[in-house]
Amino acid sequence: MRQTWRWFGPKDLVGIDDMCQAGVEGVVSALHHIETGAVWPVEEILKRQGEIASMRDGRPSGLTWDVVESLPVSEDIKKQKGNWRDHIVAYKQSLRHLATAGIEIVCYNFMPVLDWTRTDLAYRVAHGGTCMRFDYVDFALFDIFILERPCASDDFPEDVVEDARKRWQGMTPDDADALARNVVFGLPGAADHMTMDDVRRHLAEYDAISTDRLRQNFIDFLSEVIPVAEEIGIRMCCHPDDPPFALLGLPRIMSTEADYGKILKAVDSPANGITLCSGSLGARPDNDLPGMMRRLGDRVHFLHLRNVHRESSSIAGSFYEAEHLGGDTDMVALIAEALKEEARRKAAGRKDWSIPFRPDHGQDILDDLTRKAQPGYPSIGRLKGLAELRGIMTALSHQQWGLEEYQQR
Ligand code: CS2
Ligand code: MN
Repeated sequence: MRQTWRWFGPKDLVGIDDMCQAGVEGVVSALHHIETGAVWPVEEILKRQGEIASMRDGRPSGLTWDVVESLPVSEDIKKQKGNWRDHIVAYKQSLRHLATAGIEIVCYNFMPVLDWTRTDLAYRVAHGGTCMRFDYVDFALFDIFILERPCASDDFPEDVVEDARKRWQGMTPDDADALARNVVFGLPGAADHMTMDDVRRHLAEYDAISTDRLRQNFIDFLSEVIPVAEEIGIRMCCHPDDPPFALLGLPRIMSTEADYGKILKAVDSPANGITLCSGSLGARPDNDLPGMMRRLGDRVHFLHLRNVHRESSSIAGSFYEAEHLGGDTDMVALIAEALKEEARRKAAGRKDWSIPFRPDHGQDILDDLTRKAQPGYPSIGRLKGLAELRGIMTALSHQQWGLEEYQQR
C-alpha cells in the first residue's frame, strides 16, 4: 500500500518539505484554480508535477503526483443541463493530458451540490484536540429553521425535529450564523460566502431529478469517459457520498455497497473503479468496510483511511471524526483485506498491484490547534494517523509474507 498525502498546492500551509518528514511516498493533488468544466492544460499539469518534485531549497523531494483528487464533475454533467456535453468533452481531454504526464489514478465524486457536509469544523474531543463533527439535530435545525426548506421537517424523525426546535429557540443569531457557515463549507464556491438564497437555488435545480435519473446521468457520464480512460491507461475512482445518507432532499447514489455494485456493473471495465473512503462510508452502520474491500477489491483504485465514531445506530445520525484507530471501523481488518487484494494482484502479475491510500482527514492536535490548515487537513493530526496506519500495515505485511520475504520487499 502506497502512503500518500493530499496537497492543495503551493498555497497549502502543509508543504512538500513537511510531507518528506512525514515519510510520505506519493502526493494526491488537484488543479483547484482551474474552473470546473474547463480542460486542464498540459503545462499546468507539468508545473504541478515540478512543484511536487522539489523541496523548498531545491533538493529533490523524491515525490511524484500519484493520484488526482479531484478532477471535478460539473453540476451541468450531473444534471445533464446547459453545457454538459462540452464539459464531458473537456473531461476526456483533461484525462488525455493527465495520461500524457504519466498520471494513472483519478478520483472524483458524483454528489449533487454538496461535497462533504459537517455541522462543526472544530469539535472539542476529550483529549483537548478538535475534529470535524456532524450533529444530526444541528443539521435538522439548519435545514428546517435556517434554510427553511419546504417540508424539510418531513425528512427527520419527530424527536429530532423537536430537539432541533428547542435548540433553535435557545440560539443567538451569531450561533445560527456560525452553524450555517459550517454546514455550507463543503459546498462548491462556499469560500466566497454562499448565501442561503444561493443554496436554495442550487437545491431547486434538483427538484425534478430523481435518484434513478441521477444514477442514469452518472452512467451516461461513465459510458463516455470510461472507454477513453481504459484506452489511455487511467483508473477512475469514485468517492462515496459524505455522509452516506440523504441530505437536503437531494438524490444520493453512492452511499452503500449496493450503490457501488450498480455503477460498477453498468459500465463494466477495470477503469471504472472506486475510492473506498472508510470515513465517509463508515458513518453508516450497515456499511461493512472490510467486507466491501474484500468483495469490491479488484476495483478499489484508491483508499481513504479515516475513522468515525457513530453516535447513533440509525442509518442517518450524528458522528465525529475519531482517531484513525479509535472509531467504529475495524481498521486492522480493513488493511488486512487491502493487503490480501494486493497479494492477489501481484500473483496475477498486475503492474497496478499497489493501492495508494491516504490518512484522509486528521484531528487537530498540538500545534495544529494554533496553525489552522484547511479543515480536516492538519499536519500533525494526519501525520499521527499515517504513522498508526503504517504501523498496522508493516506488522500485517510482516505476518503475511514471513520475515525473510518481507525483508526482501
Ligand atoms: C475528501 C473529499 O476532504 C474530503 O473529505 O475526501 O472532499 C474528496 O476529495 C472528494 O469528495 C472527491 O471528489
Ligand atoms: Mn474521503
